[in-house]
Amino acid sequence: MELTGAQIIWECLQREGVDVVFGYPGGTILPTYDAMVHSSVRHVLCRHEQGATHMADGYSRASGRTGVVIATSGPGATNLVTGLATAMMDSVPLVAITGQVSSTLLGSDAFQEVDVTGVTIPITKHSYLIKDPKDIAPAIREAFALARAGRPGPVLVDITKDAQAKKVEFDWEGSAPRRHLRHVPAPVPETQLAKAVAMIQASRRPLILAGHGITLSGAHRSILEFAEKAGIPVAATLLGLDAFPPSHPLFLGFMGMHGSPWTNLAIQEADLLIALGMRFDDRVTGDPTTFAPHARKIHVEIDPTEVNKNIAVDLALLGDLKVVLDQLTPKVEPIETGPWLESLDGLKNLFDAPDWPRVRPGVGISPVDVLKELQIQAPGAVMVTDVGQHQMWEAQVMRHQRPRTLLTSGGLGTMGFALPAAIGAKIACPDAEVWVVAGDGGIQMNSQEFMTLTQEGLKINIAVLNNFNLGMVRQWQTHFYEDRRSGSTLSFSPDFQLLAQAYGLKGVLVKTMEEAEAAIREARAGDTSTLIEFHVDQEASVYPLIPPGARIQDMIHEPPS
Ligand SMILES: Cc1ncc(C[n+]2csc(CCOP(=O)(O)OP(=O)(O)O)c2C)c(N)n1
Ligand SMILES: [Mg+2]
Repeated sequence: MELTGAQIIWECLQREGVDVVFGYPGGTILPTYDAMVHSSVRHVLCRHEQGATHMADGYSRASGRTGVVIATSGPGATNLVTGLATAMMDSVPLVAITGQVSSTLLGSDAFQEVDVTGVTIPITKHSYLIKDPKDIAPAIREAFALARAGRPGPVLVDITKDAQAKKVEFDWEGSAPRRHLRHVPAPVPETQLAKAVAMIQASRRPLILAGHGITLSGAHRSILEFAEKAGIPVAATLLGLDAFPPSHPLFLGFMGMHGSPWTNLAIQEADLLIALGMRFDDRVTGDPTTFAPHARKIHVEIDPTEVNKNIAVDLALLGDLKVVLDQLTPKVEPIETGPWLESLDGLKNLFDAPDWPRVRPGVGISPVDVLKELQIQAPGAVMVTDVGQHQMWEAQVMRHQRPRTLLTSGGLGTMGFALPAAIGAKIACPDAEVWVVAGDGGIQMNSQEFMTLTQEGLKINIAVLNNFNLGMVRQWQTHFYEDRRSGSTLSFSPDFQLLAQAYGLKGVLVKTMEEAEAAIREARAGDTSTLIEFHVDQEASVYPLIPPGARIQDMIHEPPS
């Protein structure tokens, strides 16, 4: 069957099972947009290519499917960069398709020519430049296989305009990806498993560190069975918070720079760490030379380059987390962890766990109280958070009951992520209740996507915790720069009610907790997406705070006097 390159693109997307693409057109991708007219794939016209990339990312995080973004060359392609880097850092499978100037113009600084395969080398798993229509199907099929193989991530396919326009024989079968990319997880050798079992049985103070890999490999049930059988408590990274039932007696909670104090202290006292699909980020370890000094370490990880990168480990089990855990669990026997669990309960009592976190009373409502109210009213919602103080309070307060119910930019910490990612999540899971939690700073990055939300007829709600500050920056200035507030005060906020209305949303301003309670209730009940602006305490800070690079035990619990 003879098809144009553009028709082949849509044929491949359909056969890969893609139901929606997020995009924005332009000159060099026009043949593909023209061929889209005859495709059954839904196209969501975004308002900015960065928004489109975060939507594809949110779609993938919420559903486990591969997100697809499409853009033109030059400025369209460079607008993808932050979104691709965000997905790369958090191992989110994406395929980006960009138009490129015609092959005869390549390298001539043609209008809207950018070497996007070059630009994206460090922020994609792979990038292809396709100049011949017969290479389109193999590249797209390989891109989907690569995005999902091993540790997932984004892949970019840049296709010249002439390759999109020319006709060629379409050969789906002959374009199958090479065999090594059709990923079949291999089991871990028995000798390695035996070593792990021996280390686990010898331990008295073991601790599981649960990361994003649990969600990515679908290992929720497997980790639960493993932890319960052996009797091992579980601490979670930011992206691992929805990987374990939060009310389970073995769940300790959030670790790292703003994690719960008892969780961090447990790491320092443990005699064995079992790291599952996490990568010992500096926000988790603080000073790596003093991290978990008494613990032997087992690292279960799919990406060999992560092993011994930040923290040296005693044993690495390389492979798909679910496969490894399902091999391991039948071999472990319950460990005598009673005294260890009792001592952890003691630590929790010391820090008043049921009431944690608390912030000092200040002027305006407490951001923590707003999130506690949201937790009461919308306990099953998919929470999509932006980056800053509100993100950390959300992680401390909210209990994420099911996998894929906390979507946040962990590795890159991308402000402007939440709104578009939430739109992608809602498209992936139309029946889910979706909330954005954002700051007054971050919501102004990518706020143009409010229009996409209304255009697509979607209902999500947006909580803007307005502290009239780049709060997290202000907090670091308070602690590490003698409170000199250089460039961190946002005295000018838009009228968020009018902004919401301008885009067809409902806008509500809230200044008391009574108003907060009612506004959340009404936003959930209504049919229209609602932006609630909460005027929160401008001086509140997130505690504990482990200063960057410091020892875990040096965590700070209050503002400097
Ligand atoms: C794109 C981007 N630029 C800058 C930063 C650095 N940064 C991290 S948190 C933060 C402040 C965020 O302010 P806001 O959105 O109001 O949230 P708050 O901390 O006040 O809750 C900034 C500027 C970032 N993470 N991302
Ligand atoms: Mg703020």
